Amino acid sequence: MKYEQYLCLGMCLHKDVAEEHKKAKVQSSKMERDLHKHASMENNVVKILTLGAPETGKSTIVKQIKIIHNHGFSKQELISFKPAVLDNLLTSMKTVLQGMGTLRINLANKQNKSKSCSFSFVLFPSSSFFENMSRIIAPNYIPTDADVLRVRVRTCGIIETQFQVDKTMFRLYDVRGQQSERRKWLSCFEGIQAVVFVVALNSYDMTLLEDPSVNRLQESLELFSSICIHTVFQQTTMILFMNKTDLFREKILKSGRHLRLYHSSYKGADGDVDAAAHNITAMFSACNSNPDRPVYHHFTTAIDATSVRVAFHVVVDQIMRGNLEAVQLV
Ligand SMILES: Nc1nc2c(ncn2[C@@H]2O[C@H](COP(=O)(O)OP(=O)(O)OP(=O)(O)O)[C@@H](O)[C@H]2O)c(=O)[nH]1
Ligand SMILES: [Mg+2]
Repeated sequence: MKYEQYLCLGMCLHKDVAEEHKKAKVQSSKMERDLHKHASMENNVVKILTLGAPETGKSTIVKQIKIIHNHGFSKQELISFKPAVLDNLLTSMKTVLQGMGTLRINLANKQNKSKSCSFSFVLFPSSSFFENMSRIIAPNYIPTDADVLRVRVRTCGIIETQFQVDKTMFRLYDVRGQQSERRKWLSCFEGIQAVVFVVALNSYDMTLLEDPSVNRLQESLELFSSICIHTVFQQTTMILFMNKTDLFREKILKSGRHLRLYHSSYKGADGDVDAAAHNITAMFSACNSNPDRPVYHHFTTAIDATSVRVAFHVVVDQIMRGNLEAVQLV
């Protein structure tokens, strides 16, 4: 090859390299801009962690919020709950039949058939699936929003739900409440602005499935105490959702299982639903020893849209106010 040809090749290569270099620079500054944009968007997302003991209603509250603020469930999502609804129905049927066998109630008797239905409500108070059996077992059955809210599915892993209220983006993290799952919560702790701690008010006379010697409400109290003193949550807005008020009301008014029989500190009248609910709430509020961080509370029925909408509207306000105060302190 002649010298001139080498020179020409060299110049061409140099031009190519310079071109590549320019392209890489443009790409890298675009990536940097995207990262900055993403980081500032992330900083503007209000992160809320729902915590609480198992079966208190954490996922039901998150489902309600998805229905209210995030266009609800698509047809495909509704269909995905079908196996769980059928499974809940079968489990409750099995338990009712076993219970009736133990109590020697003969199902051949027509009157006893209706008894089995009300028996199912005692065992599965949140389940209306028994009553809706013919609708549910129809081949073209698609679960409704109400079915999705009532179905019992233990949460696996961490479920994220993102939604916008006015100009603010919120991200909700839903985790399983079982003891063995709690260490996983640690990974979501960073940058959490608020903890919504869910309490099942009606659990005052119930024991844990995994340990029948432990009272559910007591366990919930200990969990809330440990969260209140956790260093990660010192600046976090604490919000109690005193949930399952519908089942609590039923129990206090009709079951004869008075609160004073389980909590000697209760001095109110039997059948006084408000006094009983406030007594339990006061036990939880007393877990907070940080005077600079108030603990807000709301009474909720997670399967009722209005109840969650009203409570969550106030929660958004409380979080925004907390953020504003934090900014003013800086
Ligand atoms: N009647 C009634 N049922 C409720 C209420 N809140 C939740 N439930 C029912 O209680 C059951 C358990 O609710 P979940 O939301 O799955 O409970 P969770 O706290 O997410 O449970 P884990 O994921 O196991 O920790 C479901 O069948 C819900 O429909 C309520 O306020 N009233
Ligand atoms: Mg759950």
